[in-house]
Amino acid sequence: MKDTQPNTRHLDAIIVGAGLSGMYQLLSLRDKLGMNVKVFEAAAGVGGTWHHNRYPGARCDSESHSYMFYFSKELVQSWEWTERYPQQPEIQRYMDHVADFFNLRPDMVFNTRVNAADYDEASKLWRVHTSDGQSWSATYLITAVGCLSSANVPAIEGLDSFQGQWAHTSAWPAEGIDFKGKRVGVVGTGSTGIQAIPVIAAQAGHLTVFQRTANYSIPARNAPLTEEFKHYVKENAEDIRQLMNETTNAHCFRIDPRSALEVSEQERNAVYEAAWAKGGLQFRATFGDLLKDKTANDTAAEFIKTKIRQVVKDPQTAALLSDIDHPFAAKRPPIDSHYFETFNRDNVSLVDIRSHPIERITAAGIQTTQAQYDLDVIVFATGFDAMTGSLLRMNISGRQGLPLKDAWAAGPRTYLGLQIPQFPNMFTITGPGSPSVLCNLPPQIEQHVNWITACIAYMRDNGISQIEADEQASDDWVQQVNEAANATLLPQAHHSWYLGANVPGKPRVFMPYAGGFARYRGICDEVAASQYRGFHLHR
Ligand code: N01
Repeated sequence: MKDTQPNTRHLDAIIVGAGLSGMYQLLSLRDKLGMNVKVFEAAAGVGGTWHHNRYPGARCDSESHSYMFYFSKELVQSWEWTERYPQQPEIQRYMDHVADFFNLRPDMVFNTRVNAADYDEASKLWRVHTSDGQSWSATYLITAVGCLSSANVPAIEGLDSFQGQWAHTSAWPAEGIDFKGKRVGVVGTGSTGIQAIPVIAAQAGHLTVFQRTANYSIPARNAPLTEEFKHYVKENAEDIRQLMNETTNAHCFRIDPRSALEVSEQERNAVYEAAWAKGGLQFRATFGDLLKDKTANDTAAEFIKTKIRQVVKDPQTAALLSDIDHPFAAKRPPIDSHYFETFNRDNVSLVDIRSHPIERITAAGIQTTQAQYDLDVIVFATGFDAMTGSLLRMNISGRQGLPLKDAWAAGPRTYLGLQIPQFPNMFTITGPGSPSVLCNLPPQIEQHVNWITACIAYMRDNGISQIEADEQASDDWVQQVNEAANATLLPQAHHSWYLGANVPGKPRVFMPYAGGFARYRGICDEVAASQYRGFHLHR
């Protein structure tokens, strides 16, 4: 239906976000379906989370040949990564390359935030208001806002009074931060802190790491890619793509189906040693039951804790770093370049803020319940209001003005992580309830965008003007998401952002679908093949 409101420009679809998902969704709707589409992006360029996460040491922990699109043979042939794990500047170059390769920028509006989006039931249109004062209407609203894009800056008393410089890793100043000779504090030891700490330590006068929860980490063993490997990727693109689609986590490796408990201790340790030497997330694929059986998991956990104690020379520091309170991989397991070794440097110290929490930030630094630490720079590597934060901040309202924050007061409720009941014709790429963050994201993004595009094509071909997730189907899906999580050890990490536990007041709901990417793909395909079972389709 065309819009008749004055001063409102009509589009077939509005996409929010110009990361990998927004770019591929634009390409699909514009070039495959011939639709009139715009992407709104708050940042000055493409890249999504990678545009902002420019902190020192920022690097992908998916292997580079899995962290790319495979939907276009020509695109695959046009690109070569240089390292096993690309750094942020190289990933940003890839994003720019994708945008240029498909000439996407003319349909993108940068430096423009979506301030509100309301569904108008009479016209069956989304009304979208952007930060440049414009109003738009669109048949479809597609959120491509990423899962990890709303910074979680802890509300610590006194931050405003700090006389030094502070930054959150996901909103890193464009001009960078000069750490040379300075007293630096890093708060947070998740994937981000673990990447940043060795790099900051090499520059700082003194680095104090404030650790609330000790974490596992596996050496990345990053290295330049050989010409032979680059050639292999180009020659075997279809096999690589197929492998990722068949696996649980959409990576380029399969999980060994054996139990960690069915082999001898000697064999198990040899497997772990080999995986430790090889490096990377494959460590969690060494045995099939690491995320299902606590006793099996304990064997991997103990192996890593022993490694930490071997690497870190100071026994007290080693004890703090290896005193880990959750099963291995129940939180997203970081991979690192010399993280534990960094604590052997003379200019690095570790502060345990689990026993002695941060009390306040003062003009001079950080004060815990035990001591005052004078600092010139504070880096918050404190993560994200993950999966729901960016969606909730957009002021989206569905039928009868229902705000998304009310619809999700008890936690996110979606059907397949793709749609929300009461929010017709709105799709959420890698939304809560999809495997998303439990997977390597590019294959998951391809799958979601292909599904949404096929759905919209089906609607167009069959004269359907509206699609909306059914209430009961969504409740059933939430139940399946819970069951899938409860069949694993994942909920045993009580502080995890998978559960929303890192943001005060956020409902504790396990958000991603833990049943595996391959199984999830099958469910989505079957729903589409059954003329969209669980959705209401209206002409
Ligand atoms: O965030 P996190 P992250 N006071 O939430 C601590 C992806 N990623 O940015 O565990 C003190 O994991 C918090 O402590 P605790 C990846 O998916 C990808 O590191 O809550 N400390 C924890 O130590 C990853 O999982 C790449 O007790 C506070 C840390 O801050 C996800 O991003 C690279 C605190 C936060 O860890 C998030 O990782 C980097 C407070 N008030 C990241 N609040 C790739 O390579 C929080 N903490 C693709």
